[in-house]
Amino acid sequence: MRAKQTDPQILSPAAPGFWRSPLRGPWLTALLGLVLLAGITVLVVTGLLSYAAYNPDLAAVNDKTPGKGLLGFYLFAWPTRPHWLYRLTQGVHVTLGVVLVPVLLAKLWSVVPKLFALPPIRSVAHALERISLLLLVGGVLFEFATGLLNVQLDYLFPGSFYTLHFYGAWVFTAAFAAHVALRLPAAVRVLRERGLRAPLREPAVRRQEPPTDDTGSGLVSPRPAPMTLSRRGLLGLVGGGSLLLFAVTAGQSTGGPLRRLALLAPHGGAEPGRGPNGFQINKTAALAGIGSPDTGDGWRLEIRGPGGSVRLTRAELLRLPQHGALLPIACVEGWSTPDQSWQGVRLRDLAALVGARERPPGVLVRSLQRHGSFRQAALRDNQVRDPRSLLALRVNGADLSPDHGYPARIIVPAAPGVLNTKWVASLTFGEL
Ligand code: HEM
Ligand SMILES: Nc1nc2c(c(=O)[nH]1)N[C@H]1C(S)=C(S)[C@@H](COP(=O)(O)O)O[C@H]1N2
Ligand SMILES: [Mo]
Repeated sequence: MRAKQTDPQILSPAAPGFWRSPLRGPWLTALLGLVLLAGITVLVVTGLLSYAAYNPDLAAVNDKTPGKGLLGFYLFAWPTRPHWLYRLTQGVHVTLGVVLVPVLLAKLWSVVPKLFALPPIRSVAHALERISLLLLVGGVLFEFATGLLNVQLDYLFPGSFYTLHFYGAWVFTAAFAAHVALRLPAAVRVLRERGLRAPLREPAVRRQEPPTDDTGSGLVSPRPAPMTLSRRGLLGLVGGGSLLLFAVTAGQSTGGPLRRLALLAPHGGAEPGRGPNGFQINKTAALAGIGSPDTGDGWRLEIRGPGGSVRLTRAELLRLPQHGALLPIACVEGWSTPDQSWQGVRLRDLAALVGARERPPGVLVRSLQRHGSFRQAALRDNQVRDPRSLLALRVNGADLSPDHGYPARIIVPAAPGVLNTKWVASLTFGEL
């Protein structure tokens, strides 16, 4: 007891002897690392696609990321087909992000002795490595924290997580790329040498002396504790955790029988109930401050364009040619609805009413809503031109419900839900 208390080998987390799990070692770290490499690469790509899908370069109203500057170098016109594109990319981003949490925690656990290693800095090269590790570990924790808060807290803090998550993604991605370049060769070598299965089948190490498989990694404990869990058991725990998270998350994007299991899905807004308007509601009319005085008989849609402006009642809109489109709502928070059958007036037909018949331009959409986020959104010309882009008046054969945007809302194929403005007050076609 006495010896233990005075032995720095045991007391300080910086001492190699402090960390005693016999499971740590280069093989485990390499395996978890490769799983994360695949998963995080998909997260980076789908995340950057999500940013492009906002049309952030189009008008100040869409983007809440001030001074993104060079970071927007890759932006492109987000396509309108396939119509489930954003439903897929953002469903993957959020579901995969949630599912990777146990893998990430296990990976961090597997390298924790290295994070505490002393002295913290031995040389300039070592200092650079430590800084890159700080950006890597800090960055990944930051991205997961802001991402999960974004999904769970929804719009409690409009805008803030979104901006932080975007800048954080670039910092993290740079550190991640450097880390992969430095460590991938060693990880591949360990897995090649030892195989994927053999280390799982090895009998539990019961000896209390240091194992012989350390390749100077500093991961293997010099004084391992007796084994309480096999490697197979640990990986089973991690995989089982991921599987469970998948089961309670994926349904918010896939629909079908999994939807009822989607316990982690945001339940904000209201219970959508049954019937034609019985699909997920993001922000209710009451929350948005929209009441019947605004949306009753006095409501007019204001349309402006290069050839002038017109004001139309809902009855007049219903007398224009009506078209249908089967499209989902796919929220940036990852949840989505199956395709709904929308009916209304094509955006390009409305553009034609105000002098933009040939090559209709983009449009700025404003809502009746006076406070909060998503009151307005800019759509690109390719979105206005798509024949399935509608000012929707009805859904699944019934009038829109107040919560889904009555008297009129936007619906655009393949776009993030946030661009589908509800309770539309005006459309301005032209320069954005
Ligand atoms: C290393 C990991 C990650 C990277 C590099 C990454 C990257 C990105 C990027 C670049 C965007 C677009 C910009 C933005 O909307 O802020 C984005 C959006 C988003 N990400 Fe991630 N992400 C990661 C992990 C996660 C995780 C773990 C979750 C949650 C499970 C998550 C949830 C979201 C959400 C909800 C959005 C949409 C935010 C919004 O538009 O309001 N992300 N991500
Ligand atoms: N005016 C207004 N339009 C809005 C929103 C909003 O808060 N206000 N939320 C947007 C978001 S983020 C989504 S995901 C969709 C959700 O549409 P739904 O509630 O009909 O499912 O509406 C979009 N249109
Ligand atoms: Mo959304």
